Formats: sequence, C-alpha cells, structure tokens
Amino acid sequence: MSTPDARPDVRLSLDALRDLARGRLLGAGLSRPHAEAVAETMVAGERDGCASHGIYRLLVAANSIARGVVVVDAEPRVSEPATALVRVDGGGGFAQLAFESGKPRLIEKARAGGIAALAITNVVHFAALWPEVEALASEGLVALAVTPSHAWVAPAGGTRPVFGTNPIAFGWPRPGGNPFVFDFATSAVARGEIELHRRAGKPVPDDWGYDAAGNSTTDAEAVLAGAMRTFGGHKGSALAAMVELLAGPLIGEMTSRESLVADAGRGGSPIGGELILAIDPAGFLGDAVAEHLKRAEAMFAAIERQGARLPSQRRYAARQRSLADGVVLPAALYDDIMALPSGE
Ligand code: NDP
Ligand code: PYC
Repeated sequence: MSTPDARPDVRLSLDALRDLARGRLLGAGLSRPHAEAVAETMVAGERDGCASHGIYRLLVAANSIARGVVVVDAEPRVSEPATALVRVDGGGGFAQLAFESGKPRLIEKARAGGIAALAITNVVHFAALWPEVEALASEGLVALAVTPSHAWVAPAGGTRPVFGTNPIAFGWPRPGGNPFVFDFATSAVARGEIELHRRAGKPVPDDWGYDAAGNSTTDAEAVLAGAMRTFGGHKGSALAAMVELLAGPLIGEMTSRESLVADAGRGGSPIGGELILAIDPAGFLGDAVAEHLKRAEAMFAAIERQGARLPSQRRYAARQRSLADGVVLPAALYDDIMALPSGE
C-alpha cells in the first residue's frame, strides 16, 4: 500500500463512487448481486463520513477475496425455524446479501408478532452495522444488531486477545425524522481506525492497546500485532462477551477466537454470524404508540437542549454534504483502489 503524499485529494460524486466500488468488486471476482450489495454499504459509509468503514473497505474486501476467504457467488438460503425467527445461511459469502435476503421476512415477522430475530450465519463480515439498524428503524421498528469478529481484543484485566472488536448497533424510529442510531465497537476503537492510523503513519493514543509483550504503546502496528483494549474497562469487556455469546454459540456460530483459527493465517475478514433483533413498538403499545414515541422525543430534546448531540447526527449531516458535493478520497487511498482490477 502507498504512503501518504502531498498530491491533492480526489473528489467523486456518489454515483461515480458507486460505479468505482462495484467495478472493483466485480474485478475481484464477486458475483453481481454481491458486488451491488457490498458496494452500497461502502458508499453509504463514505457518504456518511465513516472513513474506517467506507470505501477503504474495498481494499479489505479485495484482500479477503484474493486470500480465498469468501465464496464469491454464494446464494444465501433463508429458513424460518420458528414463528419469530428467520435464519439466513450466507453460504460463505459477504454478509450484506444475506442481510438483504432475510430483511423482508424479519420485518414481516416483527410486525406480525411484535418481535423477531434474524440469525445470519456462515458469512464474512467487514462492515459497519448501522446501515442495517437504520434500515429497520426507517420501517418503524426498534433494532439491535451484534456481530463478533476476530480475536483482537484483550478482556479487561488481561493483555492477550480473546474478543473481537464486537460492535453493538441500535436503531429507534423517530416519527417524521431520521432514526436515532448508534453503532460502535466494544473495543476502545474499531480496528479499522487503527489500520487508518498505520496507513497514515500516525501514532495512536496509548489507551487503545498493548504490544505483543503486553505493554501500552502508541505504535499502531504494534497494537495490531498485540492486543486492543475494550472501551470502558470491565463494562466494555462484559458487553464484548455478550456479543460473542449472542452472535456465536446462541446461533451456532463461531466466536472471535474460532473465527481467527478458521482464517488460518490468511489475514481475511472475520468469518461467522450476526444476530439482529427487530421490535415493533405497536406490539407492546397498540394504539398508544404515538403517545409513547412522543415521550422518547422529549428525551432526545432534553439531550440536545444541553448542547449535547445525538449519535448519528454527525452522520446525517455528513450525508447531506455528500449528497450535495460528493466525497473526497485521500490520494493514496484512491491510487490503491485504482490499482485494483476493474470488472466493468
Ligand atoms: P466510534 O467510537 O466512533 O463511535 C461511533 C458511534 O458513536 C456512532 O454512532 C457515533 O455517531 C457516536 N458518537 C461518536 N461521538 C459522539 C458524540 N460526541 N456524541 C454522541 N454520539 C457520538 O465508533 P467505533 O470506532 O467504535 O466503530 C466504528 C464502526 O466500526 C461502527 O460502525 C461498527 O459497526 C464498525 N465495526 C464493525 C465491526 C465488524 O465486525 N463488522 C467490528 C468493529 C467495528 P456519529 O456516527 O453520528 O458520529
Ligand atoms: O474495524 O474492528 C473493525 C472491524 C472488524 C470487522 C470489520 N470491521
């Protein structure tokens, strides 16, 4: 990969970015349905100013494909093991198409029964979770999504990796507005952020992780080779364990340790599952939904009245700017992407 230089950054419209992403994913060998689904999440990440899970992920996805971690033409298989459950076997492909395949039945079941769960299994996962919970909350549902990754993160009190970076994403519908959404790793920061620091040759804060000997370090490369820290000490550590359990053993899928073993040193993205819960507020509240969603709005207003911001507000503002002006890619990243073969 190239190092940062003084060349000008590259501005692209979202349509041009989508074409670029789809073309490179096809060039890497992905089938068209996968290439379109995967490109969409990368474009959404870049559009919303999420650099660690935006178009940079093209390099990550291409690497996983090149190393034989991904079934490039997998066809997700949807089943319904119980009234409130949807299961999608992703067939070893990327997670995005598996989610798209299960989403319609998840929504229908949540509306019919008040609550439903989607277990996605047998997928390769490199993406942010907010596009999924935002999509469900935009349908009027409350949503929670979790997925393990590779064992990169030490439990609080230890210095050797056990957990993945294990994100938790939550979405809440807001009448007449964008949903309330948060989505963060249970590690101090997403691994992608440390990778971006390494690419840029920048040090990381000394509370992001340890080197391989268990010492705190500001060297991004050393943290990547050592262990990351959980956020919030024992609290993040327990939440990371919860994510492992919910999207691992509960749905018959791998923990982050098992995912790393399955990777067998190839350096691909995490392999395993994801659990998504969807709750229809009307299931609990019936005709009183509007009244109680209004009370949620009062809470959001109380947060904002203090000058504090809601999670996802920065993202929605970035989205507006990107829709109007396109996005700007660092020259080195653009060059690395352009060096990938195009399939269009
Ligand atoms: P951050 O620590 O940056 O936290 C992101 C969340 O916190 C966003 O919802 C963000 O909203 C909100 N937020 C940030 N600052 C504030 C603030 N001052 N006030 C209110 N809300 C705030 O993210 P991470 O580095 O932990 O994770 C980044 C991404 O990495 C996530 O999308 C996650 O899904 C992804 N990831 C994926 C993994 C996988 O295995 N697939 C593993 C780990 C991470 P906003 O966006 O509006 O700023
Ligand atoms: O940034 O930690 C991360 C990550 C892992 C898998 C996808 N993103």
